[in-house]
Amino acid sequence: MEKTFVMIKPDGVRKGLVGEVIRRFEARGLNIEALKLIRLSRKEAEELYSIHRGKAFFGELVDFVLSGPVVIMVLSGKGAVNAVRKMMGATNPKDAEPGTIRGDFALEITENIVHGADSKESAKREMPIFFGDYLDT
Ligand code: 3AN
Repeated sequence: MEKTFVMIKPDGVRKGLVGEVIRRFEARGLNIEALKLIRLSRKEAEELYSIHRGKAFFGELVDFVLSGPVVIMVLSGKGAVNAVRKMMGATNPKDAEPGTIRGDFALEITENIVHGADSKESAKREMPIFFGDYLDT
């Protein structure tokens, strides 16, 4: 079964959307393999977003994900990576279709509620940052 890494960002937690976001994933048939509410360390945040290091928005993005608790999870299911990406909607919520998480709950690119690994390779890199050897990725 394919696994993917998902994080409900601080804005999602602040807006009380943890249950709603998880409900959508469960209703779709994805399985929750691991789940935690945590505050990221700066090191974890920088590692998660390492592909964006050097970009203009990197500092703002890292500061934002450190601004409050987040919910991190590993979801599994057939085609889980792609299923989650489609359910999240476009990176910039102003382009996200209604019915997607960002299309229904966000308007700002930084504050876009949810992160999901963008490929199987990204999922394999991101899961161990937070769940260590707990999962045999
Ligand atoms: P996604 O979250 O859809 O995988 P990425 O990985 O390209 O998108 O970007 C990671 C995060 O960085 C986004 N969720 C968004 O919060 C932020 N981001 C991406 N592009 C920009 C941008 N041009 N300006 C500000 N923030 C951005």
